[in-house]
Amino acid sequence: MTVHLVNPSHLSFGIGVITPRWLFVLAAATPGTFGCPRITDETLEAFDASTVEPGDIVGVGIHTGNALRGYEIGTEARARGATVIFGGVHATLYPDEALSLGGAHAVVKGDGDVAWPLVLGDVQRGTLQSVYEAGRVDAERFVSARWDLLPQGRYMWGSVQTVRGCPKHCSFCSVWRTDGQAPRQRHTDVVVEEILDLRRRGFRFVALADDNFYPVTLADLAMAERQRNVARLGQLRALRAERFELMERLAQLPSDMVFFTQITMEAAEDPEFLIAMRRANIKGALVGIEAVTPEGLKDVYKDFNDVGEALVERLRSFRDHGVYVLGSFIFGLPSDRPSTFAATADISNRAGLAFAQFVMLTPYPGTVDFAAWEKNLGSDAPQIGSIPITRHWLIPQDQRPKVYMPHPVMASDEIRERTQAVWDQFYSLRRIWTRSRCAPTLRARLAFVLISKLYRQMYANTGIATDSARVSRANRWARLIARPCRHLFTASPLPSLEDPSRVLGP
Ligand code: B12
Ligand code: SF4
Repeated sequence: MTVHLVNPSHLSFGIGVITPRWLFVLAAATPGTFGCPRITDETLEAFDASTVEPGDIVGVGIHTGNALRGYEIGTEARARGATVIFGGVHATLYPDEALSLGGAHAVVKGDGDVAWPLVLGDVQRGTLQSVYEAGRVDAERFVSARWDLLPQGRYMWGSVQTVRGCPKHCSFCSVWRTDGQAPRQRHTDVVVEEILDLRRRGFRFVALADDNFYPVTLADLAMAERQRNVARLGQLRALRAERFELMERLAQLPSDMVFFTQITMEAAEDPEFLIAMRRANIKGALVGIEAVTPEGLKDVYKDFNDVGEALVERLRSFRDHGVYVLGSFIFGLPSDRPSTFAATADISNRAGLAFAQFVMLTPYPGTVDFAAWEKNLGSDAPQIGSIPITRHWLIPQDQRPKVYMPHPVMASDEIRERTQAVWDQFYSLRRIWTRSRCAPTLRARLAFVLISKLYRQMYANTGIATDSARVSRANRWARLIARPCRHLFTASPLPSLEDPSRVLGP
């Protein structure tokens, strides 16, 4: 009997940018008595269903975008006699769908770290339930990934999670609803051990797969103080102290290591934090800027962000401290007008961003926006085939419309064209080359140009274009660029690397 773990994807590039962490976490959570799990990441190559034997167990992890492919895999595996288990954010939100359309025998809702071995045990005992409420496990019970199972030479970046959950409540995001608003922060030792493991294997770039690397703001601390809430204040201070402890440990790792994370722009209020990030080699951060107008921020419940010149200053502050920002903007907010595109392009060029993404407001399940959109359409939702667009992920890939939120004054096509134009100007070769000045050497500048182009091909053209010729051209390009990019990101393995804090220890 073999345990298979499959990360579904309709597109395979041969090379992956970031390791899909869940595969290696669930592999680690698989008890040794079940043997070594067979891992397939379809962003590298398609799943070979002929490897599934009757009696095998197939675990499929899905988010909304790859749910349909996941259902194809589950159905095929079940037909071959396997027991099929689904998990991941989409299965957590729609367990019945995986059971009825994905061939699932069971669905795990929430974190798999603790539930997975129990489910496997239930399969063996013949006591499998159809739905497991696994919930949110405490940070101490997060399982470290089994990086020994990584296929050789296929990924550019490793991924290690340091904190899960986010205290904010943005309208377009499901994280605070599925992963909760209480930050669950992993202990420094286990995070560092995983990073060391990756560096020993030749990974020097690591994505900190966090929802929000700055979970405690100065305003949170001030509020707890004002309320004289001693317990909360103590909790917040401890979380904050642990962040600094982690960054201090990262600073001691080999100096060729580079980290990237996701963070709110509030961190720019705190130079001490930014200095610690820089020392820790956290050189890049995705910052959710979303909108450049106060009305836009109100639309997405993100009024803790700045606008105008204060925004430019905040973002520049990251760069001034050596943290390069991937700014994330959303177009299609109810308050957006044609002039918003130019205003956004202007800010994106002046704020010292290294990269930017311009996404169109999309109703993702589990978000406030999705609930309002679904309710608004009611039973009148337009259909493709017999599928309402409120279940757009079930529409076959080649007929699937790009689903965006309806806008009060602009048509989706207009928003799409204007969005594409902002991508085009931001990623013109001239602008990329100018931005690449942030890289210290010619090799690094070249890497910057390549990754800019790769990013643009992977996200802009495939994400927004509806024109299939443009999408397949983008895919071909992405494949071509991916290979040389990988070489730029990896280093010689350091198999005997030890934890510097232990070597230097007291
Ligand atoms: C890091 C990250 C990325 C990275 C890396 C992705 C990668 N290769 O791993 C990047 C930046 C590339 C990325 C891109 C995108 N992402 Co993202 N990402 C994340 C983030 C922050 C962490 C994911 C992670 O590694 N978690 C750690 C692992 C261990 O947790 P996990 O995957 O949830 O798995 C656990 C459980 O879900 C469960 N589980 C998972 N699978 C299975 C399977 C079985 C059988 C079982 C039993 C259990 C189980 O057990 C695991 C261990 O507890 C999540 C937010 C989050 N909190 O999950 C968003 C998130 C997954 N991303 C999201 C989105 C929307 C995207 C993009 C579409 C964004 C965009 N506009 O381009 C793209 C899509 C890329 C793609 N095609 O896959 C959404 C998905 C929403 C949805 N309903 O699908 C999330 C939830 C964030 C959000 N804002 O809501 N992402
Ligand atoms: S700050 Fe980021 S992770 Fe947190 S709720 Fe908003 S979008 Fe989601």
